[in-house]
Amino acid sequence: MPAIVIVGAQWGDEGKGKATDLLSSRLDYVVKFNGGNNAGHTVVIGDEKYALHLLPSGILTPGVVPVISNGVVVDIEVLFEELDALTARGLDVSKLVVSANAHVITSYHRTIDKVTERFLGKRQIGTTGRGIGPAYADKINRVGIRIQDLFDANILRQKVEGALHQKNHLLVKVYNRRAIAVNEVVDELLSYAERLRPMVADTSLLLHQALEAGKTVLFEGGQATMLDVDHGTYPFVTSSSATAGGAATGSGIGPARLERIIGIVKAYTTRVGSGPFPTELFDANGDFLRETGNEFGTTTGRPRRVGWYDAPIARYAARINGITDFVLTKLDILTGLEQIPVCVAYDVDGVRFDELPVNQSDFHHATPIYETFPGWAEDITGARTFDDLPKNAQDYVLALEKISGSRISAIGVGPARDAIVVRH
Ligand code: 2SA
Ligand code: GDP
Ligand code: MG
Repeated sequence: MPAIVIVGAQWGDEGKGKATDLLSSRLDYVVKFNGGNNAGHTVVIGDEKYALHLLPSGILTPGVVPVISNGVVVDIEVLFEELDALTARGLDVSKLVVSANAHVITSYHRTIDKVTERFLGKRQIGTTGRGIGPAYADKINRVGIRIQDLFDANILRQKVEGALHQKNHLLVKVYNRRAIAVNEVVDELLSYAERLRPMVADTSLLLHQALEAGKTVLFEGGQATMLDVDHGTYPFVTSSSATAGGAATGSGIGPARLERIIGIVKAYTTRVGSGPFPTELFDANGDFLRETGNEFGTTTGRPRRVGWYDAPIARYAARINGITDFVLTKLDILTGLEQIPVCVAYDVDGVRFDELPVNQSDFHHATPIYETFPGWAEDITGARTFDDLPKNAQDYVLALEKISGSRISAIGVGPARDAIVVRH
């Protein structure tokens, strides 16, 4: 199984970090292919808890080569801070490789992210404020700064000048902010060059050679299907390709290499930021799921919106990504609920939709059609085989499997590394 992709099947925070960590002992490379330090992956190893943002979760496993590939946007200051924090905790981070083609998040991207959100007011996206959208916008607009530009001061200066030309006009005239000085940005970026240089490589070539040599490579998706810039709930999305196809473009690996696509799906649903969310709960059940599931942003600490499991979303994710297996996470959080509703379809103005409506305004006012399953009271955190689960929990998993578009090959029953039931 040389190339595996892990993607979020909902709106993120499904437990991708833990799933990556779980597979890590069998991996040679773990590649982050999209997003940046907007991501927050929590991995619990024994008594230690790690919150990773820009670094691939594979960095926690000795022997694994962590790779930041071309599809990522890199805030270099954050990169160094994360590396230093892990080093201080005794981890070896020396194997990290960063693509020469990855784009850089600069101070002006962070500024523009924040002022744009403020300017949007009620229409704001609810971004993480890390400069992600503006950095990808510059990439597409062909005024981005790439990692390789840091190693040629003249080219860097020209590119920063080009990037700031229109932005300063916008900042001063529209947002009433001070102009950003080219020198300040160039000097800051150049100050990172020396430390960064040994980490930088042609990661497409590196991964190609690794796959040719029979190594196992895992592509770890940041964010999730419903936050994908093409396939998510646009414009309430992140600005990168968070679906399986993004693993190919975001790393320079041919799509036919990707053999197994693992979709991570939570036993209920959460979302951070604005945008439609048909099964969202505003009642005591919602508070229960948020508190019990500790549903607060790993990066920003924001309370996450919570709701019941949405099967049309899981089916959509299965289709868009070509999911070969699901890992169902956080089943333990449902323990204690008497009844567990699952959305099986939507009602939109009296019309039943079994699949996601293509029209975004239909999705905005879609009402879930629920099927309700009986809950269980037994603690399931010690379950390690499917038979260890109470009958109602087994039935819930089997029902989800039937309506979600792919098999469920593993079930998370707690945050710890070994709190998992593997079925296939
Ligand atoms: P951005 O900053 O431009 O990517 O924001 C655009 C939308 O994407 C959402 N987004 C996320 N949703 C869930 N989890 C994310 N990572 C962190 C976490 C988030 C946090 O693991 O908890 O700590 O708040 C993540 N990153 C981006 C974001 O909410 C916007 O809706
Ligand atoms: P990611 O962004 O998809 O990696 O997910 P996050 O790390 O943002 O959020 C998932 C949270 O759930 C983390 O705190 C994990 O430690 C935790 N987690 C993962 N799987 C399970 C599980 O099966 N049960 C419980 N209780 N927690 C889990
Ligand atoms: Mg997260």
